[in-house]
Amino acid sequence: SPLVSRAVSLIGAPTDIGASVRGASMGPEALRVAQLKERLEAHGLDVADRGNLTGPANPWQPPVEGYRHLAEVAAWNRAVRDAVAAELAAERLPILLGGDHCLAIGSIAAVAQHCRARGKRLRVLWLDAHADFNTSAITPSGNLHGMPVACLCGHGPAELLALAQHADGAPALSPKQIRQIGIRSVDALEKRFVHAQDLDVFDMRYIDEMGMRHAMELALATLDAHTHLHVSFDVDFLDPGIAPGVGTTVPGGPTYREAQLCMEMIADSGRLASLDIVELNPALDLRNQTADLAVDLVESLFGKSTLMRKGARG
Ligand code: B3U
Ligand code: MN
Ligand code: MN
Repeated sequence: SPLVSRAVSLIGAPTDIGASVRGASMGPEALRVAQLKERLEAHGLDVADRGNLTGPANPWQPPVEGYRHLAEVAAWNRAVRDAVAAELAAERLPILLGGDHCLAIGSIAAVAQHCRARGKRLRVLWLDAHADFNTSAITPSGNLHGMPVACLCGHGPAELLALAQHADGAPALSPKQIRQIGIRSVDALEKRFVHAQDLDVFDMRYIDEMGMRHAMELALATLDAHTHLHVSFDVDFLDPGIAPGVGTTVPGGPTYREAQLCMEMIADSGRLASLDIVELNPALDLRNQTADLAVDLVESLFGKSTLMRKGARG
């Protein structure tokens, strides 16, 4: 039987503390306006909206020693980690409504700790235009939403490593557990670090040449009945032509059809157990179309399909 819990919990984290463009703080409300809860309920899910977490305001300061707003980012991530951990402990599937992508540090830290305690394997699918693998030494911006994957793999400031790592000090994640999909903007030094750490990246060139189907078959390969699948969905993964409501658009992303197939293949795996929806920026959106699209895709992620599925994969 699939791991997919039919009980899900929405956790809002209204902050743009890790970003350079303001407005991702309005993401949770835009997803509610787009009827995320109601649309998931229509598919038979038990959906609890836990409301919004609170945390420090955005002080809008320049970076200090390579990090912007480090103390505030840590505070938000501690709140996210604890809220996600509580839902996992209650056997519910947490959906983090960001907020910018720095919040995935807390979300995935909770997931990694949960998996270790339960003896589950963890696979993280990182859907994004960006690799989010910067460190203070190589970041062009100091923005922590460009660093969550590095932090989760043990490369980051002590404040964030302390909240993300396991009790024995091991990093929350090994690069081997991560598959990145849709990548098309990686900074010059970040590129070398991605290579050195051997991150598994299905970039847009790979998707152009091999197709989304093949990329997802490989990204979802070797899952087993004990695998917890976490999806970290940065909405800037999508082509800006269909998803303008994000802070850092990068041309040449997945089309509507490619994105749907990506979500449907994840649904077919039957292993989805936690989700982040991040970087939605209603200040840059057009009539909430990007939020509507994100909700549409999340419905597919939870098994909405055009027809009854015969012999689903897996
Ligand atoms: N890689 C750049 C830009 C960036 C990363 N993530 C987003 N933008 N959303 C940086 O600032 O680290
Ligand atoms: Mn991101
Ligand atoms: Mn991104």
